[in-house]
Amino acid sequence: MAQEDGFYDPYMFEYKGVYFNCDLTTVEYIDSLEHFAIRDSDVFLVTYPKSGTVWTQQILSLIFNEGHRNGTEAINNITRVPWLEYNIYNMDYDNRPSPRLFSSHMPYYLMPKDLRNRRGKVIYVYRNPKDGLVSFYHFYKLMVKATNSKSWEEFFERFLAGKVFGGSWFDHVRGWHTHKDDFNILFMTYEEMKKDLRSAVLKISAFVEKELDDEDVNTIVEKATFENMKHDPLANYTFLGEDLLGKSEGGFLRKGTVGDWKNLMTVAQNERFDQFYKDKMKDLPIKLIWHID
Ligand code: PPS
Repeated sequence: MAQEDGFYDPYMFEYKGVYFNCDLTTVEYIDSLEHFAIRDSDVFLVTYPKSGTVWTQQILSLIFNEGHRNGTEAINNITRVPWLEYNIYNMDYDNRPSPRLFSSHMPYYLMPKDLRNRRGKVIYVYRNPKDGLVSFYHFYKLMVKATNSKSWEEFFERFLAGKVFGGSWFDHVRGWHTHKDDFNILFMTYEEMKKDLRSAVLKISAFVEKELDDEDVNTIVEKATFENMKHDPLANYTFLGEDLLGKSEGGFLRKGTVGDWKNLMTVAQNERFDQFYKDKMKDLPIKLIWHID
C-alpha cells in the first residue's frame, strides 16, 4: 500500500513495483504465474488500465467464437477472455480448451516465463495517457472499493506517481516496448482502433491467424462499436455488479473518444503532464495520437 507518501489506498497492495486489487488476488498467486504453463495457441491481451481492454476483449472473443458472432451463445467477455491475475470466477485455467484467451494488466516482468520465451501470443494495446488518466479518474469514482480521495487534482498527481491499480502508465508502456523482443507481440493503439476499426480487426485476426470472411468481419466491426457495446450486456461490464462498480448503469463504457482530456485538464496541468511525459518517455520511439479532428 502506498501509505507513506500521501497516496494511501486500503484497497490495493504493492508488489514488485505495481499495485493490485486486494480483494481479487494475492502475492502468492501472482508469484505462481511465473510457472503458468503456456500453450503455443494462447493469446494474451495486455494493457495498462483504461486503454481499451474491454473493447479488445470483445473483438478477440468475436474473432474466435462463432457463437458470440451469431448470438447463439450468451457468455460474457470476462468469461471468454478472463483476467490472468484476477481469476474472479475461479476458473480452471489449466484445463480450458485451446485456444485460450486471457487479459492482463501486468508489467512484462510478471508474465509467465514461457510467454517471455516467445511462446503464445501477446496483443499489447496502449492509449494516449491523457485520455487514459481521465478515463481512470471517472472509473475510480465508480469503483466502490478504491481510495475515497477522488478529487480530480489529487487523482492527477496520483496517476503521475503511478499509485493506482496497474502502477505507472509510463513504466508499463516503456517496459513492454523495450522488452518487445522477448515476446511474440503485436502492438495496437486505442486511437488506431478508433480511427479505423475494420483495419484493426483485420490486423488482429491476421496476427492470431484466424481466417474470417467479409461477413464475419462486418459482424465483428458492428458488434464492437462503442454504441453497440454500451448496450450489450455481455460486453458492457454491468455483469460485474454493484459490489464492484456501484450503480454504474453502463458507465464503464463512458464516452469512448479521443481527446476528452481537454475537457478536464487545466492549462497548467497539461503543461506539467507534457513535461513529465518528455522526461519519462523522450527516448522511446512511440508516437501517440492526442486528439482526432
Ligand atoms: S479496464 O478497466 O482497464 O478494463 O478499462 P478498459 O476497457 O481498458 O478501458 C475503458 C475505456 O475504453 C472505452 N471503450 C471503448 N472506446 C471506444 N469504442 C469501444 N467499443 C469501447 N469499449 C470500451 C471505455 O469507454 C473507456 O474509455 P472512456 O474514455 O472512459 O470512455
